[in-house]
Amino acid sequence: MVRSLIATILFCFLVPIITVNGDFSNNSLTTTDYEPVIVTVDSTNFRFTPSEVTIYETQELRFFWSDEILGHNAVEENGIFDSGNPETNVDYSFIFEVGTNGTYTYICEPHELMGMEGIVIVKPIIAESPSPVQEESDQEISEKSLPNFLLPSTLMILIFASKINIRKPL
Ligand SMILES: [Cu+2]
Repeated sequence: MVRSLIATILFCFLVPIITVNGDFSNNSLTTTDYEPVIVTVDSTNFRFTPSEVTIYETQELRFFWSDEILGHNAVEENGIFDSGNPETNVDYSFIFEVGTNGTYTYICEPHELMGMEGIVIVKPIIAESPSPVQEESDQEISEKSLPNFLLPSTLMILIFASKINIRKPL
């Protein structure tokens, strides 16, 4: 009787511990925040600002300016991206796919000789879910981790139940 009481107490302590471990594995998932990086034209009208940006693959690079005195564009030297004709209002976005990490130089075509150019440093990422699908993957993981603590608990219940059954005839 004392033994089964101790076993029951142990059981009550162990189940929450295993459950907490299950939850902890969910929290260890790391995420990267992918805010768009915006490049615009500075007050001199002949420079991009910032003139050098560092972004990650799959992160949005956005060229944005409005009501400029002169028309500008952003053209990568190898044609990787191209905002089109020079305009006083531009809102153009480009995303570097996974595997395209590297350093890219771009110019403003009408003001190339004035030194209107910029650099984009693209860093590689380890393939992981970007933030928009994060909620889905969290759900999947919590579903998958359920058996992690349910299985040991079920086994323990079965073991205790069988012990009680053996003792009863004595
Ligand atoms: Cu320009």
